[in-house]
Amino acid sequence: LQLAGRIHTAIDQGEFELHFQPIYHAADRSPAALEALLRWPQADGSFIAPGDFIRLCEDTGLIVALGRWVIHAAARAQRQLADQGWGGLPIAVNISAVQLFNSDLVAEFSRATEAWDLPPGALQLELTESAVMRNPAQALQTLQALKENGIGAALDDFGTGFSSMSYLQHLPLDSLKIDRDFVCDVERNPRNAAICRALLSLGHSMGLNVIAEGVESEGQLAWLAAHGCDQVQGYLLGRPMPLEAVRVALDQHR
Ligand code: G
Ligand code: G
Ligand code: MN
Ligand code: NA
Repeated sequence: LQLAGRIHTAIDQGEFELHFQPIYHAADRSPAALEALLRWPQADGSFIAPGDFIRLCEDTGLIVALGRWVIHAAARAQRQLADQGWGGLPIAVNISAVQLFNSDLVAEFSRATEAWDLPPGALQLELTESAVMRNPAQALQTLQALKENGIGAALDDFGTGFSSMSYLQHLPLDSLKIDRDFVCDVERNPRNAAICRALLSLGHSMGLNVIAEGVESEGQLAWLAAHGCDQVQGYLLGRPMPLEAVRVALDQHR
């Protein structure tokens, strides 16, 4: 409860920050998109990671206000990138189940892109498989409304949940993100390789863009590129970083 109070104050006082991790095309390592990741800087210079407060925000409902801040901060960052010549890369925002089912996401995203004079596709969302499966019918409805408004969606942590294929097939998604548990050691571990092959095949058979997360080595990247993975993200190519550092990293790809 004490922490919840601090989070409430932190939202009001604008203490949160967004960091951005680049996502690259696997084939040529050109920039494809960015994922926005929440950070809470502390007075001593450290950061509290979202893993340590998102759950509490979901349980208390604070996630709706915090999520709104994230969506607007991502749009503001996108405006700055566009003004610096990097406007073509969608920024993906993580959305928790509570936001998916308790806020008007179409309105939130539209308000943010309109406020910063951006096309609707400038922002995308990432939903976990488990969030979607909490209420597949409502998730479907929301995803359809988002799509009609030009807002793309990725299914995050793919492979760790229990999506029924019959539901997946009907969800209007743009991308699947293979969870980093399966990407780890993929070039050496036959079990992970089998899972990645299956997820790539499943994603491509549904016409989706497949993104591998947690790519930490050249060996993993080579395996993924050779097996037709579309996009990659991970410490090998770039950690989550402040916007100014992202711009410097992107400029190296011109
Ligand atoms: O950045 P890091 O690896 O610490 O993120 C840990 C978890 O927190 C990830 O699962 C990520 O999806 C989640 N997360 C990061 N930023 C946000 C956010 O803005 N909203 C929500 N709901 N989850 C986030
Ligand atoms: O659940 P989600 O996929 O949103 O989580 C993203 C989290 O994964 C971010 O917090 C980010 O810090 C972390 N991450 C990104 N790249 C790597 C990586 O190469 N290795 C590991 N271990 N974590 C990563
Ligand atoms: Mn994510
Ligand atoms: Na993920």
